[in-house]
Amino acid sequence: MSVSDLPKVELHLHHEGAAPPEFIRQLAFEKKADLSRVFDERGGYAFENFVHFLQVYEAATSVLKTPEDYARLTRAVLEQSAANGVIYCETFLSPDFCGGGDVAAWREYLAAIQEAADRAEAEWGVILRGIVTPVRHFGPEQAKRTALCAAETAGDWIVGLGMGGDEGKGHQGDFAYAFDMAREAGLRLTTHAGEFGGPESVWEAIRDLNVERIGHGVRAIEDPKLVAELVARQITLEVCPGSNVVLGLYPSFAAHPIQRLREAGVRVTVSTDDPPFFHTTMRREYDMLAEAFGWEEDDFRAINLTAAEAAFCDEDTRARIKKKLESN
Ligand code: MCF
Ligand code: ZN
Repeated sequence: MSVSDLPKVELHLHHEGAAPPEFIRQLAFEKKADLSRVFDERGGYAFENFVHFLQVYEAATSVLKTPEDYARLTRAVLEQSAANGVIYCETFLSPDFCGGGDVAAWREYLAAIQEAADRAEAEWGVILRGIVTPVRHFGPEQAKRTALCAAETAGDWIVGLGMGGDEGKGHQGDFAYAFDMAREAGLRLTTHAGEFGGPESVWEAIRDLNVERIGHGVRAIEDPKLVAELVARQITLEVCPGSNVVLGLYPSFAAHPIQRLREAGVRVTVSTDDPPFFHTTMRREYDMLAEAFGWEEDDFRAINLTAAEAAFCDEDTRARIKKKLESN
């Protein structure tokens, strides 16, 4: 068996960021939108750096207008997940893109997404759960509206709050009100940190938002005290090596700190982030990690178990995931 055939748990995927380019092109065609600046000459997503990536992401997302569009997107995304052996996935969804932060509108988008996810689970066996996502560069006031949408729809399906976006804007602590609101509603917490923000943003995420997982977090490796803190607090990192390489944090998989973090005792997991943007898939991430670090089946099984333990789902769902991991 090749390691890429193993069943997988993916904790860090952005819903629109997982849209195949041909899906976005089809919607642009139907809606007569000009997205020529989103794509390169070979038809892939085109961007030059991190901030440009965020802009292209939002431009591509602009053709996703209705709940029905999101239902179609969900099906396209989960078809890819299933083809990659993913059995459980947590996806970042933003009410900012789904109804502009209005709770009633957000409920309609969510209903359409959940219905599509239920069908995909019945057909392909892949389980999806949602993490509501304030977009950091939209600011703390918008984040409060987003967190209210999260709190109002918290439950078995919306399981967490997790901020993404431009780490260069403000501080994690500026968003404490939104995170407190989500925590009080019973949601589990994660935030993007330690990507472009460096170790200090990871300290802020722990200290000011009290999150239990961190999106990326890999630049913690630059601060041994922080690595020790992550180990002591048993914080799980949602590591996306291919994303970090394409966005220029590291020159190659071999230079990526995931191996050193793991050896230090940090709980690491593997995800794709925005797979078509970064020309990757879960299968490819596994193959590249096996090649770079000599990881074998047992290493990936251990990583998937860590991911199952850190998943924000209810205990029945966690038991189902573990059973699938063990029996395949
Ligand atoms: O993880 C990558 C890079 N780092 C930070 N943010 C994002 C990444 N992919 C998407 N995002 C953000 C982006 O601002 O998440 C939002 C996008 O608008 C979508 S969440 C449904
Ligand atoms: Zn991300």
